[in-house]
Amino acid sequence: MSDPITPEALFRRRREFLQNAGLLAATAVVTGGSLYAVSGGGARRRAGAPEVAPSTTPMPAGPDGERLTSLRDVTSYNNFYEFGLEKEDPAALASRLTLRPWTLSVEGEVNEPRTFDIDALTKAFPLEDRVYRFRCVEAWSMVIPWQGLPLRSLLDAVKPTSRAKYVVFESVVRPEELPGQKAQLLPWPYVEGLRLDEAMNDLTLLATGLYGKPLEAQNGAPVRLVVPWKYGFKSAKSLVRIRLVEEQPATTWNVVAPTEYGFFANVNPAVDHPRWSQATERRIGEAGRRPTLPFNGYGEQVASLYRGVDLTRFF
Ligand SMILES: Nc1nc2c(c(=O)[nH]1)N[C@H]1C(S)=C(S)[C@@H](COP(=O)(O)O)O[C@H]1N2
Ligand SMILES: [Mo]
Repeated sequence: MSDPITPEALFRRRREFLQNAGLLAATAVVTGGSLYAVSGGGARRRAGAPEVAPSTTPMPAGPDGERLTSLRDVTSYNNFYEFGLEKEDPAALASRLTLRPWTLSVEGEVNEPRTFDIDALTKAFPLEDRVYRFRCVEAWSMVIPWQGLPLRSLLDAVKPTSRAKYVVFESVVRPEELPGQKAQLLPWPYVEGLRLDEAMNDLTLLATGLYGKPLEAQNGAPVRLVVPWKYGFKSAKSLVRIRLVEEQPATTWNVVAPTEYGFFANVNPAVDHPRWSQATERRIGEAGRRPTLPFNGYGEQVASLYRGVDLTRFF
C-alpha cells in the first residue's frame, strides 16, 4: 500500500504532473454531489474540437474522496460469464479473446450508420477520464478510474432518427474463444439496453481504458459500456454492435430472470433482490459494509430521468 511504485501511484503521479504543468484539458463532472475536475490525461483531442479550460482542482481520489479500488482488484475480480461463472475466470482466460482487428457498428434507427475500427474510434473522439463508483447487484462495489468517450458523442455522430427510443448493446460472440459461450451459460450474445435519454446522459460512458491503460479483456476490452447509476450487469462488455430501436429491447438478465433483474436496474437501496439485500454493500478492498446510495450516489444527475416512475415497480 505504501509502496510508491504501484500502477495506481504511477497513474496518480502522471496525473498530478500533467495537472501542475497545465497539460490536462479538463471537463467538470459532478460526482456524488460534489464538483470534481475529471481530466483528459493522455486524451487525444480531435483537431478542431472545443478546448476546455485546464482544471485548477486537484485530481480526486474518487467521488467524495473515496479511495480508488486497486488495479489488481479491478482486473482480477470480475463478472464476465463468457469466460465462466467464477470471479477469477475472466482474468485467467482473458488472453483467449482476440482483440484485433475489432469493429463496433452503430446501426438501426440512425441516419448515418457506421462501422468503426476500434483504433479509429479512439482517435475520432476525444477520450475523457471518469472516476465512477461501480455497484454490482451482488452487493459489492468498486471505485474505478475509466477512460472513454461519452456515449452521446458517438450517438450524435450517427444522427438518431425521430423513431429511436432505445439503445441496444451487443457483446461479442465467439464460442471458440469464450468457454462460457461454448457451455451455453447464458443465451448469447449478452445484450443490454438503455432508454435513449439514459444513453444520452453525460454520465454514460463507452470505456476503452482504465487506470490510464487500454482495457484488459476481463474488463470488457476493447470497448464496453459503463452506466454508473445502474447495477453492473447493465454495463455490457466487449461490444461489437450498438443498435437504436423503437421498442424496449429484450435484455439478457431480464429475460433469464425477470422477477430478479429489471430493465431499469437503477441502484436502489430500498428495493432488495431476492438473494441480496441492496441496503448496504461491500466495497472491494475495504472491511465492513457501507450504505448503498440511491442511484449509486448520482441522483443529482439522473433522478430527473425517472420523475413520475414508480421505481419499486420498475426496478
Ligand atoms: N458481456 C458481458 N458483459 C457483462 C457481464 C457479462 O457476464 N458479460 N457481466 C456484467 C456484470 S454482472 C458486472 S457486475 C460487470 C462487471 O464488470 P467488471 O468485471 O469490469 O467490474 O460487467 C457486466 N457486463
Ligand atoms: Mo454484476
